[in-house]
Amino acid sequence: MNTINSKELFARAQQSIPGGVNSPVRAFKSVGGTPVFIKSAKGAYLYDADGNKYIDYINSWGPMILGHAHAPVVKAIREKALEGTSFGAPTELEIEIAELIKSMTKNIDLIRMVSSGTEACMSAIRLARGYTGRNKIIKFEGCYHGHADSFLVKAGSGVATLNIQTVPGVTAGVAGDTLIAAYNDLDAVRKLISENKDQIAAIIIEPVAGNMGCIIPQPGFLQGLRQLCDDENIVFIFDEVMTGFRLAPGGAQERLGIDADLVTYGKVIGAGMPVGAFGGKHEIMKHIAPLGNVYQAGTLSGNPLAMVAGYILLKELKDNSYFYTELEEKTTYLKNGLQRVFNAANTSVVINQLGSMISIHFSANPVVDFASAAAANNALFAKFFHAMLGRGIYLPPSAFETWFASNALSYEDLDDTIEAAESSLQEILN
Ligand code: KE4
Repeated sequence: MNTINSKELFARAQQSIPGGVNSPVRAFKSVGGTPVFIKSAKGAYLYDADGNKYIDYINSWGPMILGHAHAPVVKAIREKALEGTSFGAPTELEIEIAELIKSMTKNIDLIRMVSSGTEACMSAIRLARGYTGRNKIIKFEGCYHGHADSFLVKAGSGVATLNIQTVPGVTAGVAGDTLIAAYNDLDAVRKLISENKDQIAAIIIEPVAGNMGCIIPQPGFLQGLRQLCDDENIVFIFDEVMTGFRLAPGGAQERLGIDADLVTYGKVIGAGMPVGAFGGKHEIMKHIAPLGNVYQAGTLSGNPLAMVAGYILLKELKDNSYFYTELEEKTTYLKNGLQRVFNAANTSVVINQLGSMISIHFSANPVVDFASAAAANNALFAKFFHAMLGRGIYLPPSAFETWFASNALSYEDLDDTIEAAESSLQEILN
């Protein structure tokens, strides 16, 4: 593939933007090579600065669940922009999307809009600390909740991709209040709770992890955390920035049948516009300013263009929930095809999938937490990534990311992906 324009753009970008990118995972650091600069996208496809076409399995890291430039969303943004782009004052649209989200989910009495998943998770932690009067939180190694200081301890996604062990600028005081357990290790959580009795404000988790590849909660794990939070008066926070409105209309709470106390959202909720949100039971949310004294704010929170984009997409997902079945069937078809191809190549690979979240790990052992994801042959993943990219398949540029399927994918796209995997393996294994 000719990518001369991307190479020139990357060289130019690095003169003005740190690392040439506005978010580190885009820089291809762990897979090597030059990031592809995208010019446009439509449906299941990306088109780069050199006119190359790719079948997209990132979908902007989740938002494009119905495909890129989804016509009803684009139309709504266009029309709303003519009425003004931001007011800094309340609007009816914010009520409508809040009511829509409450109708699709559970345990959400009140919800506050913000402009990113980081803001949502950061605010939820502050709220849990303000509500309980406690300082410590428990997060899980390899989970990523955005780049707020409290979360940059053994985090996944770009922090794992870049192998950053401790993030400079995060003070010992802040990091000291973040306790870490391995995903799927309930005993480790019990131990942390007993060692920090009555000091833990919240347990925050990706109910299905997507930032170390797709890591699935083992039976009893989330239920055990729920019980521990009930017993110890700890706020149970589901970070559904990825899983929200992706695994089901009601997200992981619905799909897995577990109740959270606070839930954070992002990605799909904004249909590609900058939106995050956090919500939960009135008992807790009533502490958020201006109701209570846990301060949280944002100039562009509830921005009309972002709200109308999110509203149109969420309404379509709510009214056509068969999408979720279709999407899961397509992802399962992809998994089965890839498994067949990997088996035929006698390559040890673990494919984790839940709903439309899927990841491959070149490992002979189950991948159930960050340690087992990190122990996989990620150098081989990097070769596979580039072999697929050269065949027009755009995977996340890191083994520590989940792939996202969109319902714009056709079965022909899936077959093309499986065929590309077959020839990619022949290339990299011989
Ligand atoms: P943002 O601040 O990037 O909108 O959301 C942070 C966040 C919070 N929680 C979860 C579960 C997330 O996956 C994310 C962000 N996801 C990464 C991709 N794994 C965003 C991509 C990037 O950093 O550029």
